[in-house]
Amino acid sequence: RTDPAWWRNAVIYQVYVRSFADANGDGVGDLEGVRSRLTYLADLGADAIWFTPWYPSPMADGGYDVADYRDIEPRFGSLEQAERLITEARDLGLRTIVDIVPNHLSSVHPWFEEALADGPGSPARERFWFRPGRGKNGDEMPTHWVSSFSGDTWTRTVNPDGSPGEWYLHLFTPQQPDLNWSNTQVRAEHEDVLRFWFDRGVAGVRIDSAAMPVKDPLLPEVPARPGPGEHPFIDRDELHDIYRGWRAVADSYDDERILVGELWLDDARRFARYLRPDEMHTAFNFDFMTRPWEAKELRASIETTLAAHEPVHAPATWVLSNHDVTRPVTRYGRSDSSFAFAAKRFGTPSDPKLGHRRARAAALLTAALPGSLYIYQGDELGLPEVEDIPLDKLQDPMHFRSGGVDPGRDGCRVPLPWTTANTGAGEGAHAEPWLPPPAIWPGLSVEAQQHDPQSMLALYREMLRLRRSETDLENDQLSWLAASSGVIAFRRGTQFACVVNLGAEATPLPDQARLLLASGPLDGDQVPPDTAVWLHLPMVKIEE
Ligand code: TEU
Repeated sequence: RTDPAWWRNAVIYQVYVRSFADANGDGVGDLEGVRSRLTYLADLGADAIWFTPWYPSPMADGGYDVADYRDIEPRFGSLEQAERLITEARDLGLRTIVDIVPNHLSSVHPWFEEALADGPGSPARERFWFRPGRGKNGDEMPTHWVSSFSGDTWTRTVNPDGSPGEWYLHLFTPQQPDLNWSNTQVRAEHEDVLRFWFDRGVAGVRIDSAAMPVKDPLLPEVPARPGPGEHPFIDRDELHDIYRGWRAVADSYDDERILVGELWLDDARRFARYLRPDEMHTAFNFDFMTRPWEAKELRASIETTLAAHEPVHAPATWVLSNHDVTRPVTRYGRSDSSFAFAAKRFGTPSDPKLGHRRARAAALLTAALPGSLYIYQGDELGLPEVEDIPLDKLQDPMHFRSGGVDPGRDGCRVPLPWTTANTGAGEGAHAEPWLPPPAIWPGLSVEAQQHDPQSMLALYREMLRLRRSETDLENDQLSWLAASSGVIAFRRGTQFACVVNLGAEATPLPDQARLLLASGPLDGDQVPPDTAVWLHLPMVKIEE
């Protein structure tokens, strides 16, 4: 698309590089693997690819511990290969979005190594949050903030002379020290990193943990019920100025470069404050993803989302999953159809057939809504969460830091199955994939699905093809159609309509409807439970 507002209704495919495609057979996905699959992504109907962090990293948190923003992780490839990938993707109509992680760096980033070496009071330490401990011997942490990975958020350093030293803040793992965003070098460096990638043709950045980088410098404890802007490290007002600086960098380029925020905020209005003509273009809408499979819940989520976006003129985004949450096929197959995170931690058994049916219907629902659409790699194959990875193969720090209580996020990160011949990420792979593929992988592979018209892959392809050709899906308008309880039905434009049956009873197709696409078999003119349809539905003439 040459449209300058390409991002407003784009289909963005998320590539978790480590697990997408392995060209050199070392068991780890790589950039050449992605390059060899670019036509797959173009044929699928993607407009852009978002790459999770591909920079050099010790992988303490799957690359979200960046050691150098101006290079590529050697296991993934080289900077030259990244440049070629960006260009070749663009030639196929695929824009590139890279991941920026402003909250923290890797503990092996030169800045942090310098900070450790230079010691207390040094300018190098000013870029992070170093503090003396509390208590007589300084052996108590400066705060009792809790990490979203569970566990402590401060780690004590050792002075060059071997004595116990200052503590440093890490909202995630100790290998991810938090940056101090009131430091001017931190700001300048990140704006320079943006230019580095924009200069290489990147069309946008995804901003990781975007609500967290600014901290209250007084480091108070988290209040029991923090009011808006009162939390010491979430959604601080100073963030807006930072992202305005980023937007100015993006806007200094002729064609549109976008900022997509990863903002975990419950309050839809606080969320919308980041979506401004001088701030972020869009942000992930996680509300939908965390709701159970119930018509009332999902319709409420759609309404709240659209209502929050409308006044700021920003398009909504629709996200069914990503590399942090339980795969939809598994999530929606649980009898309690629990929330994304709850499902991980307290997972009840999942019915794969039910989950599969609902995930197909959910795909049709989200793809019919106004705004941009994110697809996490493997969801187009209907991959389930892999819940039986042997303990000694697990990698995710979220699992280990919870003392093993949280299964962690590895189950949605198992390398993709491409062929029926092997179970690895690449063809003719020699090494075992970095996470072991389950026995069902070959049957779910691209090769197994690509000529099967009933497959999830076929559904995604047809869905995205129609999404492009149906002009009614281009604008932001949505109007609800009358529907019985358990059913979500809406119209887009003058003739397109979507009906999703989340109830227990079949529901009839509306009169005069012409079927475009169904997520599963219909029963005559009845839409069975857990099924979605796309329709052409003529507007009823208003009587004169
Ligand atoms: O996740 C942001 C975040 O807040 C996570 O704690 C999230 O709540 C959790 O992963 C849910 O299971 C981003 C990235 O998407 C994630 O992969 C990183 O681990 C994290 O930031 C730290 O950079």
